[in-house]
Amino acid sequence: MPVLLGFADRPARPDDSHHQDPHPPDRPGSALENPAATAADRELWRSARRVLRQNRTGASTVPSRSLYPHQWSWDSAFIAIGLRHDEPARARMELETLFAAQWRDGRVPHIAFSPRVPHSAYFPSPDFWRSSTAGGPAGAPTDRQTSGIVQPPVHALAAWLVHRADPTGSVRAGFLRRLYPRLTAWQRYLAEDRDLGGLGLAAVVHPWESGMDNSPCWDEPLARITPAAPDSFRRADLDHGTPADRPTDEDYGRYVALAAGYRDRRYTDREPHPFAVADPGFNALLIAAELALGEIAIELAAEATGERPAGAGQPNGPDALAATSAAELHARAARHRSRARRRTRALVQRLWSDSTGQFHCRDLVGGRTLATRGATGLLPLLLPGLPPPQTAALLRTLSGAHFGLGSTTALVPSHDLLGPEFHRGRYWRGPAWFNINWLIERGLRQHGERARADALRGSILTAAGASGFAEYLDPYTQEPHGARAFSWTAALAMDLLATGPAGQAEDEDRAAGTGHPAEREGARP
Ligand code: 9WN
Repeated sequence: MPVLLGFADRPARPDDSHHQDPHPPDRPGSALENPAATAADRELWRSARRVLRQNRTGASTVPSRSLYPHQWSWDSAFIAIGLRHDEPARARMELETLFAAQWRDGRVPHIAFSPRVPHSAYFPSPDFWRSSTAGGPAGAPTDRQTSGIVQPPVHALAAWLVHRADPTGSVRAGFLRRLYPRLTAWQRYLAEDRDLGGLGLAAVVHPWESGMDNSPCWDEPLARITPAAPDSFRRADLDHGTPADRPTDEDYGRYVALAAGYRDRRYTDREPHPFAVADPGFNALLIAAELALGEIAIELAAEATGERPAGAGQPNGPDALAATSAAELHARAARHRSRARRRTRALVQRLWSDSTGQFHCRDLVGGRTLATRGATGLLPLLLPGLPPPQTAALLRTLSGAHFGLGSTTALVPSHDLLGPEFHRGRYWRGPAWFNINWLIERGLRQHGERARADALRGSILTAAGASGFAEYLDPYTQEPHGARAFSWTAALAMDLLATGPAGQAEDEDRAAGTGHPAEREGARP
């Protein structure tokens, strides 16, 4: 049987031959094409694309020129999702550049460092992570510097959506053929090496891996970590961010201690982790990725049988799929779907709470489910195969007193409004974030809640424009916080503008797993 996972010894470099044209022309009419768009929408679109172009550095896009001057993993997935409507070739490049930093064990590091940026611009910098030496046993690249932890796996979904935006260009570029083996290696790493509790769920081993760095969900498991001495590191985030909005020095010391410990264990997942949490949002995205991989496998099977145009050119670089038959790709698609069903069952069995009507994190070191109610526990709404009782309860929770959507808030806050730890301005402890709201909007639409999805879409767009594409907002007043001209805020606004309200262009494509009839059925657990 042909081996599919044998991706080239070393992932491609951003300047490899398939990246021949670093500045491809825009698609004709890359101005907003949605016929329902208003003049204000067009203005917002133009401002958003300006943000993405300003934040572009070579083959990828930084989240923020000031605060985050390198390439971040889940940021790039969200960026590609927006960029696909405007510059699909750049969207493909965004993802491929990130995957060029993939490690041989399959992990995609949460930061791919730019060699042009001085170490003092962001902490922890490459000399802290030491990926090319400490990451040797795990197969870190030696030709570039990365972090050693990960972020939520939004990439397969992003790759699928990017492909759908420009299938001809994508096939011609060999985009999915090249990326699929890397995406499956990434999926394998999380599903197997990170199933630290044997629950059929992936664990995060550092709060930053959840993408929701300072969420109160981490307070209890983080409390057992001894913070690194304050004089052993220098925070760079305080040079740009408002200290009252950023994590405390004590929490930062714990982040540093955890990351340094992982590095000193040479980034192995075979030794016990002092912090290991099964996070529902992370796992929901892992399941969405599995569904997207199913879609991609079916698409590649269609290409293999000639049902899709093979494209004018041949994919550049090693083609790990060359010997893979359409039948084998269909079999792979079926396996992706069945894994998605299995993991959805595990998610419900292990992390669901009937009494709160949402999912909760499970502390795998302490062996306890955490009572804290974070927005992460709402993200499984994204899943087409979520059973009806959980779906109905999540929809109630979303608009209930704890998150207040549609009553006390117009955007979903990152944390329980009634929780003692709630803070309207502090990082991930209450403010509303655009990527979380985009995911919830998608979930609402996925489950047929069109009116609520449309309302949320409207709120996201209004807030994105009014805040100057802020990083996050006070959930009550929508006062902007953090960086401005933040890339994923701009990109996700572009995505919502391009896909339009309910019933418009890509509605059927709003959740990975609904594109192919077989998938629609297969998504049900
Ligand atoms: C650490 C880049 C990243 C986002 C995260 C957000 C923040 C970094 C930080 O910025 O995290 O990864 O320094 O606080 O929490 O979600 O990906 O935008």
